[in-house]
Amino acid sequence: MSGGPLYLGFDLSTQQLKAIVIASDLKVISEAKVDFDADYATKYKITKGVQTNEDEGEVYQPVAMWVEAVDLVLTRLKEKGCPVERIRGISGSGQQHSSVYWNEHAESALKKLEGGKTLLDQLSHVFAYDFAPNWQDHSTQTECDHFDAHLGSKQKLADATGSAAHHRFTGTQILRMRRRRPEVYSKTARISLASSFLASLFLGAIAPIDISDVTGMNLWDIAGEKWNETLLELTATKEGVPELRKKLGDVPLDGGGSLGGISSYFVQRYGFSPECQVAPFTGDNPATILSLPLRPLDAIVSLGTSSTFLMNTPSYKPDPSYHFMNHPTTKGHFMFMLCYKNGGLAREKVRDKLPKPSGSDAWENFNKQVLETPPLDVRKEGDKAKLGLYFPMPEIVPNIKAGTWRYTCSAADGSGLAETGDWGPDADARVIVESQALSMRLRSQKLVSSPNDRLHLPAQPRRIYLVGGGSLNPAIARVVGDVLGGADGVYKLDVGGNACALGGAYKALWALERRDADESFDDLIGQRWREEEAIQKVDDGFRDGVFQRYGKVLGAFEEMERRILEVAHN
Ligand code: XUL
Repeated sequence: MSGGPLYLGFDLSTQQLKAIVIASDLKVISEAKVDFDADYATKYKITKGVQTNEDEGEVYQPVAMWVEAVDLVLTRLKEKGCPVERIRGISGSGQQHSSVYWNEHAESALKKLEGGKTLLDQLSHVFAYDFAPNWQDHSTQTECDHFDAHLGSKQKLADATGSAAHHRFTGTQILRMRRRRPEVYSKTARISLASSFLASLFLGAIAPIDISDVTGMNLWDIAGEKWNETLLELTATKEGVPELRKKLGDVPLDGGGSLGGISSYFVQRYGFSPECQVAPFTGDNPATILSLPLRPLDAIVSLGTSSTFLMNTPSYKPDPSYHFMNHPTTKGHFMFMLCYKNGGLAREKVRDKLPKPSGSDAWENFNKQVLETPPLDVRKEGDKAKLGLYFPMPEIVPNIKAGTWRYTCSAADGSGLAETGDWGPDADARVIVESQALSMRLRSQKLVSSPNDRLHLPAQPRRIYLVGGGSLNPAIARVVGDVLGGADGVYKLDVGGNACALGGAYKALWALERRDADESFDDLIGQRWREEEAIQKVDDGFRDGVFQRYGKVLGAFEEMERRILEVAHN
């Protein structure tokens, strides 16, 4: 055998199963994917990866499809010539919150998998339920109401578990499963998340739930580092708690190390080394923050159809409108996450009200307006600052109905906030981008501080990394820098659309190569990361004077949201 050790990362998302193989120096060696619609649309009757039952708001995926996809993605990896025998460690990610219900046959079937048959041939009888509820499921409003009330308030639930109740969070899904399909619940021997489900196949045993992904369930007591007894009682009834504890299993507090060696199935069928270890798999958002050495105070802003703001932080300041999750590798740190529904689509709607550009760049006029409009559209002394909310879809951060609102206030101190009429699409272009960034600044302001080496600067993120479609747009990068700052600048992070799988592969490397439990992910990966290959500086970030102007209206922005919430609560 020649060459050094390799590490394999997976990502089991809604639409694909991706695999990526890296070397110890982080170089990508091989990649493969299964696209659920392209490969299985007819067989599993799915569209965009899922089946739906609109009457009940259910969105779910056939577990058999996931099982089958594992064999297919490995076959493709082999076909591409990947030297799988050199793989020393496997980890990966799964869409957060999704759950798999195993029956009593699962553990023994996983243990005796034989390389001569497919996984599906040997595992089709091990599920108590043929489907995994998807993160887009919204069938659990009643259960959410019960979760939000159970500890006294949404805030108390967020304090305990990192988040208020959300339809997709697994605790509410399990409670609904027990009420709506009691026969499934009672046949269930173990419950996995998508991440621990995938790890289980490789381990040949049910893998424990991961320490970061467990915080997407509304069931884990973050401070106490244990299951929340009161919420287990809500989910299972008081008498049912011991049984539910068995179904959920124990959660190791360390996101690193090995869960055990790879199942002999993969050794026999694909030629993996029996030495290959399986490290804990995590959620896709936690894996995204592992696709680079994201330092404390660094933020990732994902600008897709929706927007996500992720930050690595040692502070824990939960609130019902956002999420704190355990950091996947660093004990005592958290992943702070804002998940907006409105993002790229909302910006497109404003763009389409502007005259159509003559050239091929659909964003030409929009960007021109954004760059030519001064911050808050304050052109001269005494002009009012413009603020707006643009939600073509009902928003969750904050919980506001669909609609558009425009306000003005004093640019000097935010006073005199008042609703106003339409000021036209020219101003909207800058105001919508500012509004999206102001919302992120408002909610992350208590988590940031001045950079250690520049204590004279105002509190702000260190670096801001942009990902997703909107990251290609220089005008958006400029406004993100103006509003959010970024003491070390704004960067475009390009890891080839595979951030979660890559984060999984980096996690496997760290989990197995770390010197001891104290060698942090950032340090180990940071030493090997060739940042010039992955990132590009797209904006200076912090601009003295400009950043402070947004600070003066942040209170008014919050007040505007509060007033709109009063009349347009979802
Ligand atoms: C996060 C969430 C989604 C899924 C996507 O809370 O539900 O981002 O993780 O796969």
